[in-house]
Amino acid sequence: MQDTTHMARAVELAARGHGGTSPNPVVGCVVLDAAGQVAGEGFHAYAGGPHAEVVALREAGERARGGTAYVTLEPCDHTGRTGPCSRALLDAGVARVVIAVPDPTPQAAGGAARLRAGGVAVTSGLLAEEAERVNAEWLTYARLGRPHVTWKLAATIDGRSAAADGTSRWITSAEARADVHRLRARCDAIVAGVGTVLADDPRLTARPARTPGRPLRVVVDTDARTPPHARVLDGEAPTLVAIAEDTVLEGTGIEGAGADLVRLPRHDGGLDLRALLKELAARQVVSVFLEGGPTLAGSFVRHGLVDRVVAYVAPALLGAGPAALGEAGVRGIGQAHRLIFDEVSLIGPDVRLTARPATPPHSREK
Ligand code: AOF
Ligand code: ZN
Repeated sequence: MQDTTHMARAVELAARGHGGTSPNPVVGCVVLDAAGQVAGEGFHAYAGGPHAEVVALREAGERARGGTAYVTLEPCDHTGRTGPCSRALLDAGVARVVIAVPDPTPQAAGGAARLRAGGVAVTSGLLAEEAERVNAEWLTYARLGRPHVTWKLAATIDGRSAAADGTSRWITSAEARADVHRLRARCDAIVAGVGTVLADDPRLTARPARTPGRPLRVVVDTDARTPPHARVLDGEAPTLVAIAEDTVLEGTGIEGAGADLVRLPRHDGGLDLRALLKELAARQVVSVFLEGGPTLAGSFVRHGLVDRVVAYVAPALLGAGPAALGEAGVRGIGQAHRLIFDEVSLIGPDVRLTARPATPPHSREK
């Protein structure tokens, strides 16, 4: 019971790192003294900065001796940008370590074993689900070698993202749009299809931006149709335009327009999205925010590459007009992409739904 309370606090602390730690995880830690009183708290705030355990141990000082540490991720056992946390916990004289989720990376794993060998009582798995959820982006990146993908949509109650004449400004409220900017700023890359660039000329920036040069703007543009004067090429943030291996650039004006170009294999009438995600992972993109349009979102869903859905639903009805999601490979109801709701909240007059696939990535990726 007490254990659960302290681990829940560690998860809460971990969440404070959201948006700041990439390409590192968010981690929280609570240290108790031998009498069971909270002596120190910490979280990982930025890549290269002190790990959560070190922050909490520093605050606890001598009081950590004989105490307990609660950590949302297995303490690291490697010397990276900072020294091993397993060592720091041993040196501090902590008697018991409670872990939520094991570290999946070969470089850092082994902290639990090192602690046990040093005589520390170690348990693992407490509030694992909560700790997985708070660190979902990084765990996906670490386990699968590809970024975590959040698909964002805005629609009416009847699931339409534009009216019959194509007008779509503004379906959701100013509050919802501000919320989108907040979520964008937490991601490493914002991905959109060229159809959206041509239709809406979005800037795809996060205002206010969190880190210079982030989020990276990515346009999925098989045939290099992005106009050289599109706002995504305004230089306010770096932009990557993904085109097909055999796309002829002559006459498109995209070369020298300020974007980085990457050539990817074609797949299913578009680009190979797994290859795109692999390319992004190589650029240390841990989390992707997928926005617009329905065709690209449909391809991501069809290939099982959407890890979270954030839907802003406006209290309005259209009755006609394009759907928020395009063809997603579903024929019969039995093939529906089933999700689990994680959160429902009111954002101004709109509702924000957060959901994740009911099946794990290995059984859904195609
Ligand atoms: C963190 N923060 O609180 C914990 C981490 O680049 P380094 O040297 O800081 O090491 C990063 C790795 O350390 C990270 O990928 C993860 O496996 C492990 N634990 N990392 O950034 C933390 N506890
Ligand atoms: Zn560490």
